[in-house]
Amino acid sequence: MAQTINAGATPIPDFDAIIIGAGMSGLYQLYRLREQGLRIRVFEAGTEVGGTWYWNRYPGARFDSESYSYGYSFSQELLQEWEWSEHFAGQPETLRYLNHVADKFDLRRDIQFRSRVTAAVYAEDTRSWTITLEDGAQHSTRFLITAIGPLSTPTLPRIEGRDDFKGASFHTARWPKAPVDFSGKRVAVIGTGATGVQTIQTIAGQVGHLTVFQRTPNWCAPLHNGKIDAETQAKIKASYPDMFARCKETFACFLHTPDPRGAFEVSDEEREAFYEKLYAERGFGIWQGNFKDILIDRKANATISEFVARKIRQRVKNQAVAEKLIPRNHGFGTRRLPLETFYYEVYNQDNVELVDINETPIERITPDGIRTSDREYIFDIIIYATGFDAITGSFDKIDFRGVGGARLTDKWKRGPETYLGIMVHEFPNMLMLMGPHTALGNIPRSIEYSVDWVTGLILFAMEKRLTRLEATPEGVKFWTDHVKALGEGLLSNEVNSWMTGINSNVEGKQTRIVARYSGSAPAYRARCDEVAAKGYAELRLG
Ligand code: NA7
Repeated sequence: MAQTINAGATPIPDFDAIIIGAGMSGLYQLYRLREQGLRIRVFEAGTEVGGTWYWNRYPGARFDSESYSYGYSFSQELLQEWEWSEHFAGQPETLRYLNHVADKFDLRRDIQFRSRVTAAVYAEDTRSWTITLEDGAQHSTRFLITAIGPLSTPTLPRIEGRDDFKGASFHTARWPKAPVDFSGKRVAVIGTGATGVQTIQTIAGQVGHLTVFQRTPNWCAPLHNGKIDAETQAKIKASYPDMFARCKETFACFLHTPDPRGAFEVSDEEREAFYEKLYAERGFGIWQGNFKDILIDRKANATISEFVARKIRQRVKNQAVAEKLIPRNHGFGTRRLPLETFYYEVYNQDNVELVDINETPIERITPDGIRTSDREYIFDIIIYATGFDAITGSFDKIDFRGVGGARLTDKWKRGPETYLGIMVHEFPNMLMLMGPHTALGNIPRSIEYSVDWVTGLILFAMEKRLTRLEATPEGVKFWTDHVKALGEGLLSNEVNSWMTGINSNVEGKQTRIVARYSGSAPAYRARCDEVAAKGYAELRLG
């Protein structure tokens, strides 16, 4: 069915839809819209497909979701032919997988690589968007779909002297393609989030000496990764329908479901035994499959925090170091839980040192290393595992202009305002995948839902010969208030993290905002389904 979305509005834009980004969202969106015969172009800054899995090549980068719950579910053939080698696949395997998807569905022919979008401007007279690339090239489109990722704009610390360092330095999300040789090297890692933890535990055995600069310790739990044998592989393939049905029912689309009991509805012994069981199990069970109240009730949360603190003390020999690794300013699971493989044991190695930069702050980067208030450390390599300008950061990088030149950055000055996390008032025909205020969780599951919803909306527009779709101010207010209300009472919203929009390295990102939808994924989908079932009547359609 080749047709074009143009109900009399002229001139006809170059494309029916432009998608920014060829990561997991962009690839699937391209597949779905091209299936309908639309003229689509994807613009991607990288040289290949993969998004997050293209950029984050740092040592030890891997899933914390079970591999088989993370892959796309839309193609039975793909599910049956692809074999994940481990329960939690490493980045090279995931990148191979996404390249396989691009090959299998012949996606590359509609993707323009090395093409960073710098601006996107809406024109009312043509009801179309014009995007500008870094090299000045421009392309117009009826629909603009952002698939730019919630964690894709890396941020470096604002430490004086960063450019003076004579050795090699890398941000984990801009890791070089060629392998980095750590043998005999003196290496620094700044940052101990999920990325820092994976990096540290992977390179500790390869470096000459490793110094970890920690500002805030995070609660971590064992990943318990393992190879998938042939028998398990067959079982996984046979159980895909059940598995995806389960992911559809759980709070955040993971395989793990919260225990229906509260932490104090069981005896102390039972609670301890339950925590031991969760600590010994694979993946996010200890976070997503724990007692139902640990993320909302301070006392319930304290029980699991104390349990994990005990584990840290048992695993780290030097008790002064163990105490530094135990978080004090937030409870277990109230930030994104890093999963680890012998992370704590790294600190028992003679060649590893932990520097608490609250005690001895970093004063500057020097040509030879890092100077704290205490001394200068000499390094060959500095690794910045300092995270991202999350959720809205990638939107801030593109000059989005809506009706009458309205700037998205102005509109979102006090935090994002969206309709279903997908649309913005005064930004007609712009549709966001995994933007602010959407359910994230086990992200490919959320991606598939959102892409299908956006596809449904575009098909509706085609069928009704509509060329202008816009969220109303009332719709945006309702959704934004709803998302804020959902965040109330959650311990995670009282903590500084990327999930609450905090980034100490970005001007103006020191105040907590509600950037994520924190209700259940089933509730999110129910709301979006209802909007579609009612013919998108809540939108301004033209
Ligand atoms: P995170 O989770 O934001 O972690 C960044 C880490 O870097 C964290 O420990 C920060 O300490 C630290 N950091 C940031 N800036 C500085 C400065 N200026 N000085 C010292 N330390 C600093 O990012 P990740 O990449 O680990 O993970 C992001 C998500 O990607 C993760 O949740 C997964 O979903 C995938 P802080 O805690 O701010 O004190």
